[in-house]
Amino acid sequence: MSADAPRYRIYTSPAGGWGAAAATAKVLMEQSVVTKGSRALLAMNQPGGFKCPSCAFPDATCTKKLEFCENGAKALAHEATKFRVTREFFAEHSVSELMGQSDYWLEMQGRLTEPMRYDPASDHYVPVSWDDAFALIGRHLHALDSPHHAEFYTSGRTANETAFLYSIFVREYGTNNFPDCSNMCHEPTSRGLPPSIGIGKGTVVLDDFEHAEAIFLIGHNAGTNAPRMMTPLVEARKRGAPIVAVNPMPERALVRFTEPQDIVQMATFGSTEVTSEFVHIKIGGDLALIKGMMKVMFERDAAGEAVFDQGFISEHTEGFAALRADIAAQDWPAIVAASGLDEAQIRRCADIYIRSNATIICYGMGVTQHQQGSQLVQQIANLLLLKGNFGKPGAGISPIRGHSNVQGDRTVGIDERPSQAYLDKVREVFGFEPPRDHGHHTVESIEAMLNGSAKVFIGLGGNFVRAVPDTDRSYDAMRQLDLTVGIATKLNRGHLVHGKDALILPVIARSERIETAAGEQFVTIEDSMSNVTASRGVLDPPSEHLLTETEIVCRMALATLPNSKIDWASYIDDYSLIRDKIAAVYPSIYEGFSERIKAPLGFHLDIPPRRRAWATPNGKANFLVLPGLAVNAPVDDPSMLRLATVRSHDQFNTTIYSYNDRYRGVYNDRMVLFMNADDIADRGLETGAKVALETIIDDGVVRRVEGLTIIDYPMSRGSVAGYYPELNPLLPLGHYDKTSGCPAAKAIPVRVAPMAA
Ligand SMILES: Nc1nc2c(c(=O)[nH]1)N[C@H]1C(S)=C(S)[C@@H](COP(=O)(O)OP(=O)(O)OC[C@H]3O[C@@H](n4cnc5c(=O)[nH]c(N)nc54)[C@H](O)[C@@H]3O)O[C@H]1N2
Ligand SMILES: Nc1nc2c(c(=O)[nH]1)N[C@H]1C(S)=C(S)[C@@H](COP(=O)(O)OP(=O)(O)OC[C@H]3O[C@@H](n4cnc5c(=O)[nH]c(N)nc54)[C@H](O)[C@@H]3O)O[C@H]1N2
Ligand SMILES: [Mo]
Repeated sequence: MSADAPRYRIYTSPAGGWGAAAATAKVLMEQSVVTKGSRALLAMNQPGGFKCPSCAFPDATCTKKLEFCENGAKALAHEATKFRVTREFFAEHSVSELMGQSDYWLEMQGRLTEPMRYDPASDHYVPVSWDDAFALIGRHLHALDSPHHAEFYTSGRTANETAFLYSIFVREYGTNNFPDCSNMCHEPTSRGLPPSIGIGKGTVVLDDFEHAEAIFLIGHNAGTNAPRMMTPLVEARKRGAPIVAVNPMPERALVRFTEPQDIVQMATFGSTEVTSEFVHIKIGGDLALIKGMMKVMFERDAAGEAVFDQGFISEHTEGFAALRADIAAQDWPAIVAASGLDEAQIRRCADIYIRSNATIICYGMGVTQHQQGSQLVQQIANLLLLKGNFGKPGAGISPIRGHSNVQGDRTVGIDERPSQAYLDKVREVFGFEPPRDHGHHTVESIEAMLNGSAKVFIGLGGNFVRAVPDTDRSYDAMRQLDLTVGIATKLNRGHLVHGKDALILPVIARSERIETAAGEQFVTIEDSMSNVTASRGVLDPPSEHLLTETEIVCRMALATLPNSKIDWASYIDDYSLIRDKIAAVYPSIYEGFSERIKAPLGFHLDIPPRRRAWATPNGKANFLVLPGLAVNAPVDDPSMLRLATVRSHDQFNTTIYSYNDRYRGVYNDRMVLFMNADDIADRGLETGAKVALETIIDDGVVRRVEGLTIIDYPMSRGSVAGYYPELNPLLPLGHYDKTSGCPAAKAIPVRVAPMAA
């Protein structure tokens, strides 16, 4: 086997541990930032330092130790990299030539250093001055017949201050077209939970993990995507709390984990068994599992056992009788078939849940990215409500958000369906009349590009074309636009799949110092548990030509809205003025923002269910019914497999750090298909075979990905997995949750096909 041939071997070591320590050192070396990177890591997630640019998991409130993980170190090393993309780089490579390079190669070229404009005559990006770049944006936005013909994307790394100003700029311009990464991620939480518990956010704080008597982890891969979460999980396990993991893939870190920050465990090569119960669910089988658990509860209640928190149910909820009727309508054979589990295991899960007086349920993309992801989230809330698991220590619902500030961006106005009360506040505080109609979410924005109504796309961070469904159609959509703008730290595919005019606007990153005429500035971030903290970069920006994201937003506004009522220039220098406006628009949660943010650990935004207060129309928490057991439309094809597109251990969304996925034992390859041995045998295939995958859908579009290598992997039957974004061409644009707009990226109906000759 040659050195770079793909290799698969089962990873038998515990996750974390020395493997993680070695990976941290390696990535700092690869990016040539051992000294600089190590120094920056000491300031990461510490008071006075900056927030990790990777995931949204909160930091421990005691600051006795380092608060970073292997994957946070990768994010930092790639941001602090010594490599640079310069004007000479763009002079050397045409856009067509760059299109032929991999996402990994593009990422490895390093940080962008100056603004660039696409030159169609030469097919190269050429330097442009900042003034000319903003003037171009202003001209294009002015030229549109309607402000609704522009799409304003946000990715969740953007800080509160920038996101807030951006939302005001776009609304003053006249549209609510705010496609954002949350639309592809935890939108089922943001839309599903408000009718249920009155707020579209999680209700637990980190301390609750110390008091939980049971923890359920549904459809989330913590060891890779929120590694700092392993600390509270390992601690809960050590004190004997049962942990139930529900996943079609037996993720390594859910099985055994060595805490890299536990000196004794590291020195003794010890590890902790993380889950006490691994539930090998079928893709999309979670609804049946949850209903099965509720069925056990109703059965035991009927037999006279006190399984429900009756006091809580009668005082705080509505809809109990309807839920009981729905659960009674599900029978065991159907529950077993839909979940792929045996009844005994569902009964064990129910028993763990019933015995626990305080339960936390955490969940991720394995729950949200289904056609009825929002309703599935509501069923999780139902299960918690039955035992009064809100508003008491150690209990609650805990969506594990993705991007470090994706929750914050939504809180401060990145919302395509804003409430009328919020819009009234904007009018009162800023003195203009904001648009009242709903705008586009991500899928709708692509539909608008495809039907020709959208003309301009501005991307505040992120890598839109690579993250969205239906890659080929989405590329076509972007290429029809008059202008595409990528506000970014790194070169990515989104800059190469561009409109007739195109700009790349490079920015100062999270870990870097922001110096303005008013002195050093900091930004703020809201984590997955609603803690708002300050983030102050410590490194020097990689080039003197970069601007802050905030300045870019203000100067877009100045170029676009000459008659604006807002003093945009003032916000470029003094971020406390922005925070004052946030406080004015959101007094109930952000009152006194500028003062409260001075606390070293920041402050917590009010989450009413923690007080057993319910901001729903009826003032109660509501049991909501989703009939049946399926969260995805049935597909009548016996060859069908459900495909989940997942992240490897060495990527951050569309950013590929390497071709390895250590915990799953995959090396030098991302074009793989994880498949159960019996599903492989049934098709007369064998591990190592190269195949194509085809989407099963009858909309007349052929969606195929060639050249996937089959890996015999302990997947649940009928469930296969492969990597995002490589498999996004298989995800149809219309295959999404209609309540939230979230693409069903974990439930693509596919069949295996022979490779094209
Ligand atoms: N290092 C790193 N950290 C990250 C990211 C990253 O790419 N890299 N991305 C960030 C972002 S934006 C997000 S949203 C989060 C994502 O974090 P996760 O939610 O962990 O994301 P995924 O890897 O997409 O998938 C999660 C898990 O869902 C399981 N799954 C698939 N289908 C089903 C199902 O039907 N039921 C159940 N129960 N499970 C299922 C998969 O096997 C996988 O283990 O992580 C954030 N943090
Ligand atoms: N099939 C499938 N598709 C998915 C998913 C899936 O599980 N399966 N997951 C979905 C999810 S959960 C999400 S959140 C989306 C992610 O979608 P996005 O958020 O759009 O994608 P990222 O890959 O996180 O964006 C990476 C780019 O952000 C830029 N960037 C990095 N840091 C900064 C910064 O500080 N400022 C600015 N301005 N730019 C910066 C860099 O240029 C980098 O190339 O993808 C979604 N798509
Ligand atoms: Mo995400």
